[in-house]
Amino acid sequence: MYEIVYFASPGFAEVSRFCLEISGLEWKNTVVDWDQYTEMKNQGELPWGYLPIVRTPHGTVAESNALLRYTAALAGLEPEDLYVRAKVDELVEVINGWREHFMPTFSIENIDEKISARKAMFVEGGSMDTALKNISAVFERSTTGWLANTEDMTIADIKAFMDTFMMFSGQFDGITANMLGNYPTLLAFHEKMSNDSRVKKYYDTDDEMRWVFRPGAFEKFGNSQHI
Ligand SMILES: N[C@@H](CCC(=O)N[C@@H](CS)C(=O)NCC(=O)O)C(=O)O
Repeated sequence: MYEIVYFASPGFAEVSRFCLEISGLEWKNTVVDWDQYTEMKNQGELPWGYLPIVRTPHGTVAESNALLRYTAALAGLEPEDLYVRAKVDELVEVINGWREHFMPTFSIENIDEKISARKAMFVEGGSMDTALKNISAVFERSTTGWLANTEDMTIADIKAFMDTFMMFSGQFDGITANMLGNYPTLLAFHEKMSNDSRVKKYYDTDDEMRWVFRPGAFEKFGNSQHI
């Protein structure tokens, strides 16, 4: 039995929740609130003081990217070829690096300043605009439509899908879904990924927090070309 413990939002746990789901193994999704998190931390249940964690038959693992690789291996998603696996990991790390652009904006208390700082990241040449265009270029070079040019989905695709579209859910002041109109390749990837049978099945719910992962979520914001 595997158990992921995290807050209700997709946040840093969604990629691993999805991997466990498609692994076919028995797993539990434990959602905690801030008080429960604090209690777990005070009880010394969190190796590094943060969530998410995954509880396994062998012990607890922390750090979201460690969870991602572990759960992906359980799901049989990790490429056997070590070079391909390294390229997949490279892409995962690049996408993880987007957090560095965002983090400083969380501590801006004035809401107008926070919104301006976030919008500035998405204007032409801004840090996130550049990041999204760079990742778009990798998709455009792929002959299979998957980020690492693999035959099937890898954790690079899962991470790209979830980290990209979660940004546009409306939960981050200043970042709006219409901004995606500037990234047609990413909209095409959304169409491919959200219609993948494994993804579609997982999000076939009425969970309002996860509308961004469903087919057609961003249809009105641009013309995606099939990839
Ligand atoms: N490097 C860690 C960071 C985890 C992290 O920052 N978790 C946040 C939730 S998204 C947390 O536990 N926050 C509680 C706190 O800041 O006290 C990872 O990737 O898992």
